[in-house]
This record gives sequence, C-alpha cells and structure tokens, in this order.
Amino acid sequence: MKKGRFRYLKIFGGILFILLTVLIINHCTKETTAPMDKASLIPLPAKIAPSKGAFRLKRGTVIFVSNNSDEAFRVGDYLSDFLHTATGYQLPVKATNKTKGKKDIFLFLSKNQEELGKEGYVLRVTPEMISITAYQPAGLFYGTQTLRQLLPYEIEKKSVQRVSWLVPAGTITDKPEYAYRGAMLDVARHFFPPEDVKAYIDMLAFFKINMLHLHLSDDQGWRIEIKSWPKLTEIGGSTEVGSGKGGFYTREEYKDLVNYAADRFITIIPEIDMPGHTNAALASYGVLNCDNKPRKLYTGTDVGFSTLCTSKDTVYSFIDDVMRELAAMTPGSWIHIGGDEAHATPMKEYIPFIERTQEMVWAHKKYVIGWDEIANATIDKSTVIQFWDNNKNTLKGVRQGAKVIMSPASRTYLDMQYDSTCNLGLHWSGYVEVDKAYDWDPATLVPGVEKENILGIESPLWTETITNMKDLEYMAFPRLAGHAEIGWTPASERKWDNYKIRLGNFASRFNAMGINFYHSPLIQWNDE
Ligand code: IFG
Repeated sequence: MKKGRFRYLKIFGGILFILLTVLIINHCTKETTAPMDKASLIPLPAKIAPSKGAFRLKRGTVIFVSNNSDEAFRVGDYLSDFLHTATGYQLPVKATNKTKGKKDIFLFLSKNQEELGKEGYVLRVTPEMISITAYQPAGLFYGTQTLRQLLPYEIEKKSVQRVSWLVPAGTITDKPEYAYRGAMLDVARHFFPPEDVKAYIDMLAFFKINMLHLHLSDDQGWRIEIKSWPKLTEIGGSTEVGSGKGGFYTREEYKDLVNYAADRFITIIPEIDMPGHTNAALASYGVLNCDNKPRKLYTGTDVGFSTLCTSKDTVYSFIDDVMRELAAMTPGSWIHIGGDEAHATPMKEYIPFIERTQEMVWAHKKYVIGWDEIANATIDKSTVIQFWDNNKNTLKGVRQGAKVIMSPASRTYLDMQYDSTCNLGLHWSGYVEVDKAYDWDPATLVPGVEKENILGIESPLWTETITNMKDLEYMAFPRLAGHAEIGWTPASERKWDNYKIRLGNFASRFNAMGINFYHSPLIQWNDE
C-alpha cells in the first residue's frame, strides 16, 4: 500500500513542479522589454515619453484604420503584410471610427493635427493598444516604421519566429527636419534590375527616406526606354562599365518601380544627365553629334569627354521628346537634368543649353533639379541645385533664390571608400568612415548656405566599382542610416556618441534583414 501512495505523491509532485516552472517562465517573459526610451531607433524621433508595461502583439490582434481614407487602409495592409512574415499572424485590417479597443492597433488620420505636417505622427503604446495618429498618410507610414524598430529585431526575419512580440509602452511624437531625404542610385555605370531597385527601396523606407533619384543615363549606358528614340536603349542600353551586358527599364518596369516606391511614400526622380555624360546617347544616334557620326560605346570610367551638340535644333527636339516621355511616366514634381562635368561643352554654349533645357522641363509641367554647375546659368528660383563639390556654384544658385539639396561628396557619396583598405569605391573626395558621414550639419557646412536655403539631403551611390546588391549594401550601410538621421532629426538632437550606440544595436536588425553592412571598427556591433 505504502509503495502505491508514494508513487502517487511522486506523480503529483512532478506535475506541481512542471506547473510552477511554466508559471515562472510565463511570468518572466510576460510584458517585460526594455523601456521605450532605451530602444535603438534610427532616425532618432523628436520626443520619446516612456511609460510602464508593454503591448503584446498576438494572433488575434486587429488593425483598425480610420474609415475615411484608402491611403490609410493601404498603410494598414502594408503593416499587416509586414508583420505576417516573422509572426505568422494574419492580422485583419478593419475600418472603424472607434478610438479605443482591447489588444488592438489603431491607425488614425486626424484632420486637426495639422502641426504634425505631411510626415509627422504620434505613436502611443499601452498594454491595451497601439495607436498611430497622423495628419497625412505618410505620417501613418512613418509611425509603422518606428513601430517596426520598437519590436524585437526578429520581426525583420524572413521566416516565422517563436518570440514574444512585445512593444514597450510610451508615446513618441515625431516629425522630420527636412522635407527632402533622398538616396541616388547610379544605374548607368552598372545596371541594377528592377528587383534590386525594389530591395533598395525597402531599405530606404525603413529609414524614412522619401526620395529616390535614379541616374538613368551617362557615358556608359542609357537605362530608360524612350519610344520615340528606340536606339537609346537598343544601343545605349546594351553595355556598361567593364563591358557587361548592361540593360534598361521598359516603360512598364519603370512605372512599376514608381508605384512600388509610392506605396512606401518614396518619390522617384529620374535624371537624364546633359549636356555632358552623354556618350551612350551619342553612340545611339549620330545626329546628336555635331559631325553627325555616332560615337563608339564606352565602357571605361573617365568623365568629362562627351557633349551633346548644343548648336543643333535636332538635339533640342530630342531633349523635348525625352522630357515628354519621362514626364508622362513620372508623377513626382521633378526631373533632374544633370549638368555636371560638361568639360567638353564651352561655357558660352553650356549656359544657353541649360536655360533652354530648363524651359523644356517646365513645358512638360515638371520642376528642374541639376548638379551645382547649372547655377552658372540663369536659373529660376523653382530650380533646385544639388550641391556635390563646388561651394561657389552653389552660392550662385542660392543668390538666384534656388533651394539646395546637400550632397557633399566628402560626406554623402556612398561610393567613397571607408578607408584605404576598402576594395570597393573611389576616394577622390577622401575616405568617408561612419563618423565622418554622420557628424556634420547641412545648415553650417557651406558658408552662405543656411538652413532656409536647404530642401534636404541626398546620398548618391555612383556605381563605377559597384556591380551587385551585396556590394551596394556594403557601401550604403551603415552610412545611409546616419544620413537618414541627418535628414530627419534636428542637428541639436544629434550626437555621435549617442548615435554610435544605437547604430551598434542595429547589427541584429541588419543581419535579420539580410543587409551586408560594413562592420566599421568605430562601432561596438551587437550582432545577436
Ligand atoms: N563625379 C561625377 C559622377 C561620378 C562620381 C564618382 C558627380 C555629380 C564623380 N559627377 O558626382 O558621375 O563619376 O564619385
């Protein structure tokens, strides 16, 4: 008898032990996560007010959207799709005019929060609910990007993870410093297919970058189909630096990229570089040359040797056709006309060329952006100067009332080598380590170019030496994250010593996203 009773006691004791263990584990993992103001967020939000506890995202969570906006609904769908990959949850997106719920997410457009502007938002997290309020849909989207960074880094993984999806409680009130926060990708020196550009767009959106400038033409390649001048891609799109097969975007592929970017609140800005950097066009059509002879295709990396024939009317009808077709594919406000390094174009020809091209862009209802050399011409105050290397040119632009996009090569050129050991990139503008890319203020860098003259910042990635996505990621990250913070966060709130810690904590996110980032020795990388 005794033996039987003892056996029951043992079983009972074992069950009790298991129950206690489960309870303890559950309690330990329950609702505990670092407080909101200890989260590593890039770009740093304007205001973070932590509070107690955390929201746990669950299978049954619903995403409610204020029922007066399709765009808000699209953000809800984007968030639901994004969360599905790593959680396995299929969160429904429903319309509501409720403001409170249990264990739910609310996305609200609020007409009386004008102070948030086009891209600002308020993100509130309590153990009961998450709400993102914004004045415009872009603000809702940026609130979801911050929410993404408040979740455990595993949320970025491409397969279902067994993690407690906790979001620390508190309130974030946020809006950007500059309206124009851009990246440029040179798809002319080396062509990048649409899937690569979309992957880059996803990375840009994660850091709240809202402009993608595509450098579509240069000496080595013409990358956009122009139906009225088909040889531009048949011939001009047939090669690239190093004599690879090159490539180009059909109109449909380009429109698909425009829509993909727009769904992530990114505007695509196409650049046709003129009158220099035009050998691909000059090789496609002899009539674009003064001697009517087509040039040979060029696959080297020299610059400044080519020019459209600025005295021929054919050239201007060519430009007009290109601008018309490009404008029809580009819902954004701007077309970039290049204008850089026109060393083969005498200044007395360059100036009228730029002024005439400026008019043609307006005729197709777009505004002009150009590299800083175009400020040697008479430009309209609606024309934007992209500062890359010449203070004097840029000041000429400011004096004509133009706004400036700050792209100093010595700080923002993502093709600059990190240091002399970097086997990708160039260093004509110096080596650019992660601290040099971050620790500067666009509003004080160029004497005479003040904050009110600046539209924003843009990070060009020239691809003479970059041939694939892994190399692109290596050069762009982590420096582009710092540029995104410069564009979003006030200079007074940006400190290198604080940023470098947040950046180090991004290692696990970069890894989860599959981004091949450069492990700068200046950073304590916390790869989990
Ligand atoms: N300058 C040229 C680019 C490219 C770049 C490489 C501008 C505006 C050097 N023009 O930057 O075409 O060759 O770093």
